[in-house]
Amino acid sequence: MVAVLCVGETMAVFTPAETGPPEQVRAWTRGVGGAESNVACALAALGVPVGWVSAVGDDPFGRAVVASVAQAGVDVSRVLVDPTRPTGLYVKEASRTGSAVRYYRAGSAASALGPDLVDRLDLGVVSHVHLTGITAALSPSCLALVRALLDHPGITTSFDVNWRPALWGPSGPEVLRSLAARADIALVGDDEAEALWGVSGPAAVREVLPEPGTVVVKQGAAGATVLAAGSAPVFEPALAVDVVEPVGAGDAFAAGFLAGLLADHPPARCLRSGHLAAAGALCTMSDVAVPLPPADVARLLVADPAAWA
Ligand code: KDG
Repeated sequence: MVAVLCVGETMAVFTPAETGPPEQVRAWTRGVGGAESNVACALAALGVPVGWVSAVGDDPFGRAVVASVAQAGVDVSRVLVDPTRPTGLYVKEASRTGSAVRYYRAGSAASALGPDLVDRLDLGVVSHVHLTGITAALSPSCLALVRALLDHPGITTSFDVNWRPALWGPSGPEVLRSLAARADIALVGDDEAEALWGVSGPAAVREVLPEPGTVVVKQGAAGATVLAAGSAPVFEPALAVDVVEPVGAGDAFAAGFLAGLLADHPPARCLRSGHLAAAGALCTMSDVAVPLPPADVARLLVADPAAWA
């Protein structure tokens, strides 16, 4: 039984292990990254029973990806191995403010997933499915899979917009809006909303996305706001951290927030739980968050916000 199922591609990630232009770098560090499995790993670290589903190639990178996610405590029993297509790869040039990425994922095993996957997921034992806009960008069949899961009866869904301009053509803004609108919980960065729909601030984002029961607007280093139907908006400041590298912070935030919701915590505490998980991603080069010590999390979940700075 898994409480949450995260569905989407995970890749082998290559980060330069020495300085200089990529053309001259000869040593690379190989990690693992994928928005949905990043969320799954962070949920597992928070004690939530969680599974991750994707397809990988029958190759060493696919095996490394699956082993790494499994090692984090995530159920990988639904992952497919496609002997005809490779595992996706990406190269990350890291910086503290934002990292440049180069994808090698066209035609990957995960990009061939489609709505036929839904019947193989045993969704009867799943209560919540987490998805992101990245999957929707991979291929028409992946887009159909995301739509089918968002519309599936008997589960709740969350959708993190995760705007990745390199993966989209001109249809991106409207497709992503229509997918977020179908989810029970939509998560979007304020910067993403600005880039996609030309709006900024929680109230304006809510106007673009009136449909979901809950919309979470991530406002970078400032904090995040929950807009839940029938309730006043709730803002919670973020934890001040010395950022090492930001990739994966949004995924960790989503995991912390969802873990709080699943535990029936009030919105402010769910946001705090998100910020604490995000801090564990901001402080590492890896896309997967390093969980903060549980004692620190317990203390900071109830601390006065003034103590966060
Ligand atoms: O949110 C972080 C992800 O973007 C990263 O881990 C890799 O899934 C990834 C992607 O498609 O960029």
